[in-house]
Amino acid sequence: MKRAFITGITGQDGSYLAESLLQRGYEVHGLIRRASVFNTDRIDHLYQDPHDQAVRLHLHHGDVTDPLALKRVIEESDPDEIYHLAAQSHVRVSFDQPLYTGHVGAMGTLNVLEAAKEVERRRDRPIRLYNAGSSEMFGASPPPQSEDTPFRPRSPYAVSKVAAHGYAVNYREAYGLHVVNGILFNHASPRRGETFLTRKVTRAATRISLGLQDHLWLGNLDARRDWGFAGDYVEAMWRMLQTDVPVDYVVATGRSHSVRDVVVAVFDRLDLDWEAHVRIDPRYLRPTEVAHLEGDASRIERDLGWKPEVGLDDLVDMMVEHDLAVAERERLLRDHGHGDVPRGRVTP
Ligand code: NAP
Ligand code: F7E
Repeated sequence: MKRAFITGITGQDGSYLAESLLQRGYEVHGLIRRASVFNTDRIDHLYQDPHDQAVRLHLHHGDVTDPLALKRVIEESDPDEIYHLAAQSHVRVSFDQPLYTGHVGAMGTLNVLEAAKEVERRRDRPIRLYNAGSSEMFGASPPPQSEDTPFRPRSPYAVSKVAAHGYAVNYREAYGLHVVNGILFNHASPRRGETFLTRKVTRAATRISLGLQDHLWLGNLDARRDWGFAGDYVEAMWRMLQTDVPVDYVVATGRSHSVRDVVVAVFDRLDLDWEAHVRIDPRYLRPTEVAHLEGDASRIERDLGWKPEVGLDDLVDMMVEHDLAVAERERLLRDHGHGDVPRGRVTP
């Protein structure tokens, strides 16, 4: 039985990846952060009682900024494959917390690489490591962006990912560690964090359609992104680690849409006039924006036969359907005197 270790298992991608590795028969180990409330919503359906003999999902407390604990849990998990997905992944927030974002994204990745190198040295089996890179690294480079496009990062988040990418390449060249960098373009799902654009829109529009809120505050409507489905993208991560020679790949749909296109698509599905509900709040603008990301994923299609199955239309359908059900539950609770769901959170 193969063993995998996932940092960021409680995140969107980590949850889909854990699900798919368990389905493939892996034993899965995940790093989770201690929190004062449970932070395992996305993987609760996968949870197994640790007292059960046949348990194949193991969760370990730790943090990628804590190298000692990290190395210990990787050593104990004894993985064949490491999927390093942990990051402060919000671009707008990275302008508010640049040091923290860099600490987790860049130094955290270095900690994971160093731990993998040391653990590999002490045993007789190699480790394969996937590093979660991002299309944000291309930043100001014009589309279409491929593996040969220069990195021109435009945010502290993107800079931290460029550093992480550089560290990963260096560990591959210097120590022969089997590391691959996936350069993934935007991908979403019903499990997407609620402050990212697609989910923010599907949550708000479905609530508006049920009379639970009136307005949606957004920033730049003109930016263009290449949006795919997270379920397809974790399949690409796994395929990248199954080849004997480590190669870096762009993962994208090859089609881009503007933020406005997404808003129109979501509101249209709910028979709502988006212009009556969407307002602009400059706090959601970024000091330096990335205008247009559209990936050229021909290398991964040619080498590994990977192609996205879900396009933006199907993704929007999936997310609207899911969030309509969430909003219906909220309305039911409100109608039975349980009050409104708090919406006072900071929503970048
Ligand atoms: P996400 O939903 O924000 O999940 C991030 C995960 O990292 C969460 O499990 C989070 O834990 C964990 N984490 C954050 N800081 C940590 C730390 N210091 N130590 C340990 N764990 C930590 O992100 P995602 O969308 O799944 O993305 C996965 C990875 O791919 C990230 O590296 C992201 O930057 C990158 N990426 C994402 C996209 C995309 O469109 N989704 C595209 C390209 C690249 P908590 O649950 O405790 O917060
Ligand atoms: O923004 C614009 C915003 O925050 C998409 C992360 O997973 O993908 C993600 O980063 C676009 C941007 O994602 C709002 O300015 C307008 O142009 O959903 P987002 P992102 O910044 O592209 C990359 C590939 C990653 O690696 C990251 O980890 O939408 N936008 N108005 C808005 N965005 C947000 N969040 N909120 C708004 O109100």
